[in-house]
Amino acid sequence: MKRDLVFLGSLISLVFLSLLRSGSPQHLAEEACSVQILVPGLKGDAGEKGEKGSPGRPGRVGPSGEKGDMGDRGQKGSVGRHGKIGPIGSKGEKGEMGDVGPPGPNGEPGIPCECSQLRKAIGEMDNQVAQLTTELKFIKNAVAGVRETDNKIYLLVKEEKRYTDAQLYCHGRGGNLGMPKDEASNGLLASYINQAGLTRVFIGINDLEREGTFVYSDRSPMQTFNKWRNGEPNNAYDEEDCVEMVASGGWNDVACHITMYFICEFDKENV
Ligand code: MMA
Ligand code: CA
Repeated sequence: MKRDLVFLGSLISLVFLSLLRSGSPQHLAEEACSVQILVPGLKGDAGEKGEKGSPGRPGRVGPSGEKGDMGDRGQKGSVGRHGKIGPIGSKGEKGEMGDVGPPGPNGEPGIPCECSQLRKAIGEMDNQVAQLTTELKFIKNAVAGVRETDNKIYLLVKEEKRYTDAQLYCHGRGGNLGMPKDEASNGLLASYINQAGLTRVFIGINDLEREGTFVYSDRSPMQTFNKWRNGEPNNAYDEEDCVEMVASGGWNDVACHITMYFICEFDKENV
């Protein structure tokens, strides 16, 4: 109520002042009366449309949009840092041989040489080696029951067989019937027969293919060397196409179908 009275007082003062400025006494009287009617007036007509207001505050943040398409590929990056040191490589090839080194220091002085005594001892040892070699050869032959030359081994087979079966036996063991082709091998076979206490064995010689033409069982032809006994080969009873060696080492043609012991020979390179 007190605020309304103050408002009213202010209005009256304003009207009074504006009347003083107009300078007309008549008008002053009229206006002074209308002051009393002004107090709570009727609502006036709607005013003209005001000017456009200033823009409102920004709205709330909207929901997140859908995922867009993939962008273009970016530019190539700058060169990276230097990498770590790699693993140790494989061993290199062997280098060339170095130069010859300087000669070493002189050795300790040796024991004075009793040369004549040493030579004597070495000579004795040589003799013992030779004797042992001979004995070893004897033992080997006795145990194995063979005889040998530089390149052949001979085996006395104490099984009575016909010539062809004897040849098959030797061939089946990688050899042939014994084929003495020189004095030395003929002598060796002869001593082999004698030491065994035998009188005859088949050896690898025959004229089965062509009467009167004797060949070795490896089909090699008879050379100048032969050990035919006197009067042999005589082809007795017209049936002697195979050959035996008798204890003397001599040869005699005999029938192939008779049976006796025989000697096989083997090349050492095949044994
Ligand atoms: C005799 C002689 C040989 C023949 C045999 C056959 C004993 O020697 O004629 O030449 O081979 O007989 O048994
Ligand atoms: Ca004969």
